[in-house]
Amino acid sequence: MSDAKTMPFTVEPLKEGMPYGLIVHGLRAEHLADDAVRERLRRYWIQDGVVVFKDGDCNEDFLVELSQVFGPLEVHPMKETVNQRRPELITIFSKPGENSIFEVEGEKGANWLGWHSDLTYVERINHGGILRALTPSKDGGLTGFIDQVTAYETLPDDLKAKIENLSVVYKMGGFEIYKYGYSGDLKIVHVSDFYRMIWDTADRYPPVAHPMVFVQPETGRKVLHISPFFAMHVEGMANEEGDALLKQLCDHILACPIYRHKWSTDELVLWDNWRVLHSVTPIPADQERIMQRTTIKGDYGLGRLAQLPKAA
Ligand SMILES: O=C(O)CCC(=O)C(=O)O
Ligand SMILES: [Fe+2]
Repeated sequence: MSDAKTMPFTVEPLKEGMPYGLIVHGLRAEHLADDAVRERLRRYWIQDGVVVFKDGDCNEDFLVELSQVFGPLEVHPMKETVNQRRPELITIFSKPGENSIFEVEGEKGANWLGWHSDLTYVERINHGGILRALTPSKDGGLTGFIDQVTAYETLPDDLKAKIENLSVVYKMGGFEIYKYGYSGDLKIVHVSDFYRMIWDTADRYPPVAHPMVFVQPETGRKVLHISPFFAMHVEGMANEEGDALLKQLCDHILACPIYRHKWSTDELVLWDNWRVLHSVTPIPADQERIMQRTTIKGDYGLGRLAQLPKAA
């Protein structure tokens, strides 16, 4: 990439043929003192959606300092996951014997997560995050990403027109309430005490609505802004027609190009949570996996409280 020549790192596309994403090689803490570097990294984040950092610094301090390039950090509202020593970090654990077990898309394993954007179940969705693997699992536990700018661009025109002013209602809850964000059936084989405790906090989070289409302010590009996981129904269409529409849109999203990141301990992955979905493949139940993540604050300003339909 020609404009990377003046930078103290090198850049390459995330993957051959991927319409989004970059790999930055060799970024180190001292580089962050340069405003031009910070500006360039922010541009990649917005333009490219996912940025993998390799062959550079990779430790807890750097995770926090790099995250702060993109905005102030926030303490995750799900306080059960917050690191007590450093509240700007959350830790995501898979530990043999303490996991939830799922069977989905032909695989069985621990702590799978369907396609989602973080915090869609509250009004103010964080703008992004950076993940790091403290202990990658030997198998499984790949973090997947799907670009929702591509998802919007590849929608048929009649569908684009249909959804222009529609919103989706989201709700935090146990995974048994989620119908979208995976293909086929989801079997919940075992719910761990930790998941049960988290799912039992669902009442803390009233239902919210977010528009299906969001315009990225810096670029004017439209984003198919749907988080299949956490989605309940199309606002004002909690009926068969609305459910069929939401399924059609989620199927379209899941058919878009997927990048799946296989973790090692010396890499960081940044994403724009307002335009990229993520997911986690099942982890073999006998393998440990420990991840650390920051939450980059922001408010796109379009989330609001909503209603669930009254039970019949
Ligand atoms: O464990 C992962 O790879 C990602 C988990 C996740 O969804 C998140 O950190 O927001
Ligand atoms: Fe997430």
